[in-house]
Amino acid sequence: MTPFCWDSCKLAIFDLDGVIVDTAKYHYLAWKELADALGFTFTPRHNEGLKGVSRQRSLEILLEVGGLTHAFSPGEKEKMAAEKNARYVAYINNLQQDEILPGSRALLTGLRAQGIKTALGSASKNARPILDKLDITPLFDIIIDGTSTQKAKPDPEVFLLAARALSIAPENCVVFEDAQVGIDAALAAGMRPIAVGYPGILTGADLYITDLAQVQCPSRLG
Ligand code: B16
Ligand code: MG
Repeated sequence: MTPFCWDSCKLAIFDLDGVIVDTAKYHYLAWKELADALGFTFTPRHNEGLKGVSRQRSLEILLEVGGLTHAFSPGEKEKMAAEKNARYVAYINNLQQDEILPGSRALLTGLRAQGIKTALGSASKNARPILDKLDITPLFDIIIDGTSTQKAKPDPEVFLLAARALSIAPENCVVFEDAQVGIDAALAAGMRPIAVGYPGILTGADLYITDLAQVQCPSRLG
């Protein structure tokens, strides 16, 4: 268990894909199927650059990998992004409750029991059905996702909207993130980023953990 200082924390904001639930693998499979159809190889290493990135920007990165940056019209790209999403949604429809990542449910429950608010701060437009499938929607005081934001991470909008909705100052917020763009967004918001991942791959975080089960819940508030 990693010692964790909850002093001054009033709001814990959680990224979804890769922090709360293991859906990053389905994003990868759906993008890979699109790359296969376009005739190039898309590896898990390439996929690292898509984590936390919006759907449209992810497509641009994928096409760069395939050397197809200028090959398609905006309308064709929109269709490709929609196809990828349909593949992803098909995977999500089969999501099992045990695909929630270790420690997620216990930490959310424990924080709320101690009076610390919880928020979702995700780029995904599929966040709500995923939370519903996992039966954890009521564990969040506020949900900010890709349907409620204009600007993608690393812009701080997603996290600032969550803090503002609950009238909590950014310096009283911690953000759990598995993507570099998310850590950068937390820093830009003036919040404390905790990386779910390894230093060397991710930089700029206050603390590095492998999953939320490593986070010690506050036992009492001073
Ligand atoms: P969607 P997060 C992000 O979610 C994913 O990490 C990223 O891979 C995905 O492209 C993005 O959501 C948009 O997702 O296509 O479902 O709208 O990590 O910010 O929770
Ligand atoms: Mg993520």
